[in-house]
Amino acid sequence: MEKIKIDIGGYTRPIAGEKKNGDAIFIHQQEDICFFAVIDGIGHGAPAFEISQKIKAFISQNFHTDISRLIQETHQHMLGSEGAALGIGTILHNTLYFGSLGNITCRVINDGNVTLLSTDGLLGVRGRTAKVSSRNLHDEDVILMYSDGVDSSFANEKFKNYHLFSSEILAKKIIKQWGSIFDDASLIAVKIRK
Ligand SMILES: [Mn+2]
Repeated sequence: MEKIKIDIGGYTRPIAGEKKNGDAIFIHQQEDICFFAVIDGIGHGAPAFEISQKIKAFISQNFHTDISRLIQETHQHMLGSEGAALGIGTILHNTLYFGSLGNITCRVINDGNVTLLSTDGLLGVRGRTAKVSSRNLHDEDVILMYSDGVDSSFANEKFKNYHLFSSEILAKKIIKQWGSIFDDASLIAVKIRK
């Protein structure tokens, strides 16, 4: 099996005027698996921060590669909370897997621009079985996973400079330009080289 090169980085920041971030991101890379998650606690400020940090802690201690089951386990762990959106991506060999509960978007950008399926719901409140979609990865694919504080229209613009930056800088640039000042905003970027 050929080995792909993965450059992953993320950026998250709170709504304008707020110190506590209701969004959170989690990235874990080891030998043959890349795992990443974007969390959007409902509302803003301290209550949203508590929720998203609790989810991040649970995921960092319990993560595995069965995305649908992990989302279900996290939902159970968060029952009784105000709720959150959670999106999880994994890369195993040459394949991206993505599942979510709530409004987290995952796109793969190359010559084309593909949005993977999200599952409607609210983690901790309205649980549903998260559908997991998969996609074979190609050279120069850029995966972008982000919360609803990022205006999706960036993908329609002629923003072709992805390859000039590391994933971390890219995430920061997109949030700076397309993040809403009226919401917490997070984005994880993954650049694939074969
Ligand atoms: Mn939000």
